[in-house]
Amino acid sequence: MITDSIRRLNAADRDFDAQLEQLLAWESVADNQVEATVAEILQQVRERGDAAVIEYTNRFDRRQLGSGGDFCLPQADLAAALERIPVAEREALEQAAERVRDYHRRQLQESWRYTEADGTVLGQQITPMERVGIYVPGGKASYPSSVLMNAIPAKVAGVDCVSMVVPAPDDQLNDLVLAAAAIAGVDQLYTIGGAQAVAALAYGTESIGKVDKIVGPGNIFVAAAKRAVFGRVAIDMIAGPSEILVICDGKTDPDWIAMDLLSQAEHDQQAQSILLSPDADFLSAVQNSLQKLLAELPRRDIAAQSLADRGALIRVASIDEAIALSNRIAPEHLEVSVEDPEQYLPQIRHAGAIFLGRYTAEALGDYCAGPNHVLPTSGTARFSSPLGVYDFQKRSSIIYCSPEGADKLGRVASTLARGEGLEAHARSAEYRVED
Ligand code: HSO
Ligand code: ZN
Repeated sequence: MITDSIRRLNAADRDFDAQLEQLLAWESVADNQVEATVAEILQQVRERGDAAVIEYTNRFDRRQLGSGGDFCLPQADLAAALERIPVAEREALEQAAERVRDYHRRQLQESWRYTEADGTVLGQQITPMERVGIYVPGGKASYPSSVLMNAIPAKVAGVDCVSMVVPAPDDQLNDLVLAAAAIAGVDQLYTIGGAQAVAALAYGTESIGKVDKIVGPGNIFVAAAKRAVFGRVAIDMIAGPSEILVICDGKTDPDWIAMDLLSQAEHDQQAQSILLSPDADFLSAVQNSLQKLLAELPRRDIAAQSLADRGALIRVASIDEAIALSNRIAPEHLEVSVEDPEQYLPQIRHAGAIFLGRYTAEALGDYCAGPNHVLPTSGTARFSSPLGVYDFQKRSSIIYCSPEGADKLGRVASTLARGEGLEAHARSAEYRVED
């Protein structure tokens, strides 16, 4: 029985801490061979531009690109994909996009300023980045929903040019991905992927404009390339496997909870699904449901492996203890499937996204509730936040001194400057001080 191998733990056990540590351990792949390969690709693209991008793309993705920029997909192709897809899917994408847009508009930061008594003005000006690159994986992990989640916040922020790269192995492109790009308002689309695409976005080539920030998930080559170009361009977080942690009082349908756990387990074998409940019978009921429901899933092999390797059903003494444990784990997604979930909200400190109540399936957040599905994983919710408009806006400080302000501040600055042994600073301030 596959799910017999899912861990059953009890938070009251003496060695629970050690068991928890083992459960959460996750090897992020840092491979010297990958890094060396990526370094070579980055250098080639940097030196030879399009020619190198074309060579790598033809080799890795089995394509026959000529020397022209035929990896640039015209906007008309995006619009055509939008026309081609079934109406139901088009409408679902449009509804999701609208909700994601509405939610993210509320994140827009405003510039502000204030004026001091002597007339000096201080403030903060918010501006969008000019150019952003979005990496979208090819093949099975190519999620149209992720196109919306990455591109919409950038467009809402006011980014002038959103460039998307997506590999087209064997010339295959996913129509839903192209349609999502059209709906999200992607400005440029290049059918390239891997480290060569990251390099092209970071350094620019004859046909690909250099960007200021690169976001979006990818395989280990893409992650290594993003790490390597960081500093020259900004990057988003490097995402680990998907995670869900469910807290349940035992009164939700066990099938619902089991399917919520499976919904993340089916992402990949390293995904993590954990259930915390004070009700031991409920944990057993969910275990049975997992067994039953797994059999019906097309991706049962991946989900079963994920549950066996990284899943857990954990007995806790109370919902309060469950919340405390969840704060230690800092999950990407936290479902609070209990009566009156809001009463626990103030205690929840570390979680990427919090889903309240029995009706809020995490899958709704993955697609269309409105908040972003790009979330901090592997405990990084302790110090980071969901992707949002904030990630595509910058702040500039504003200082506008009145003559009186320059006089007052000049005295302070010159004293501090001399303390630091910086005479030119001191005199520069003193020129504006009245004697
Ligand atoms: N749960 C994933 C996002 C996603 N789910 C995309 C389905 N499609 C992020 O953790
Ligand atoms: Zn998901």
